[in-house]
Amino acid sequence: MFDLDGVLTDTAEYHYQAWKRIAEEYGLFFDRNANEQLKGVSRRRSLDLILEINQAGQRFNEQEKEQMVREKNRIYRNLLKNITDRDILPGIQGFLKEARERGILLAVASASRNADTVLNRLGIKPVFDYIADAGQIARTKPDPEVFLDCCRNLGVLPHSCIGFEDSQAGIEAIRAAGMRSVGIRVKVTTLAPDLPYQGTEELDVQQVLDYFE
Ligand code: G16
Ligand code: MG
Repeated sequence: MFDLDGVLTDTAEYHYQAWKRIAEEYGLFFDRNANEQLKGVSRRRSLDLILEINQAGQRFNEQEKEQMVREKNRIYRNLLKNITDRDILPGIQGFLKEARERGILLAVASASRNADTVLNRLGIKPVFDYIADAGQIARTKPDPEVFLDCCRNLGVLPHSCIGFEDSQAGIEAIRAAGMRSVGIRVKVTTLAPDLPYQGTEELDVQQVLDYFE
């Protein structure tokens, strides 16, 4: 089960550009360092974090916050038009192909409501047996819900699954689901991945299977 942003592709830069435009428009501070905290976090939670950093939670009412989130998504979706299969992270295509040839089920467990659009633009949607719909997931990572949703829909038990994640919240979610975790350049603050890699180009199907055997 694969996280999208940071594992299959890197949309973090586009999320950053979209939030930066919103921050400028509303007179809020936002930089790349702050953007790190938004990785793997839902859209609305991202806004709340930006407001927290600015101690501006009270400055906007609910309607304004919804407007900001809507605007951010419009800008982000416009930027997504730039994405092509060249944006698939190195090694991923070969890794997915080999896993599939070995009969391993593949799923996407992303917090993004735009996951379908991104996967279509990358051209890798057909590779997956199931793509979780973030719009149907009530609790985001570090809650295990999205991973358990994948298990249910694939008809498999969590202990026979491996999750691939780049965020700390994602690694916690995988552990809470009772699955094994592979980390891609995770900035560990609480829980280390079972099997850490420094980049997607290092991924090797046989190595991952041997490790969790
Ligand atoms: C991704 C990004 C997050 C983003 C979230 C929601 O998570 O890492 O920064 O806030 O999706 O995206 P959207 O606004 O498209 O619904 P993931 O789980 O793919 O790493
Ligand atoms: Mg991620």
